[in-house]
Amino acid sequence: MSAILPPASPVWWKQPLDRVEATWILLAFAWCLVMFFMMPYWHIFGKQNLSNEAYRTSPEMFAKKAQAMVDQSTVRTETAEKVPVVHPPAGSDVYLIARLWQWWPILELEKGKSYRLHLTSMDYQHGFSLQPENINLQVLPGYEMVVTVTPNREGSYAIVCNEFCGIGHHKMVSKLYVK
Ligand SMILES: [Cu+2]
Repeated sequence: MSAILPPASPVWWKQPLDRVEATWILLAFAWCLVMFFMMPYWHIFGKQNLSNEAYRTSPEMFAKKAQAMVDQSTVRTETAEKVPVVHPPAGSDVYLIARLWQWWPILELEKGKSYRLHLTSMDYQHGFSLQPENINLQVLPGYEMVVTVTPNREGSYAIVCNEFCGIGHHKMVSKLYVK
């Protein structure tokens, strides 16, 4: 049998398996297993696959907590949309909302302090990608993702959405400050 010509016998799946084909299937399967076990390996020994927690929530419940933080800790606003920049107390719970097509608010964290970062989406699936650190988290509506973060380098980081979420996806960028 060849990949170019139609199969000689219509019942092609009953033909004996060619040695070359079996070898390739075996190689591909072995590689799948390698990649599968790399996931827990990198979680334990790598630096990118974070331990996160997930809880059920609703957009209203989450928005209330995010709004309370914004009311208490806003230090200024940025961009044409006047997105609040929030400097929450060190060690506190911080909230970040993903929605079409914006991250809200902008967080300003302190170096060497730990925070509980809560993430949710108000509408569809988004992806939290922190650059240049290359930290990636799924952001899903109805779920609250929580990670404990301790920024170890000062500066301005970029947050980009890395799940295609519609016509304004490419504009869904924001910042995270570490002081
Ligand atoms: Cu998005």
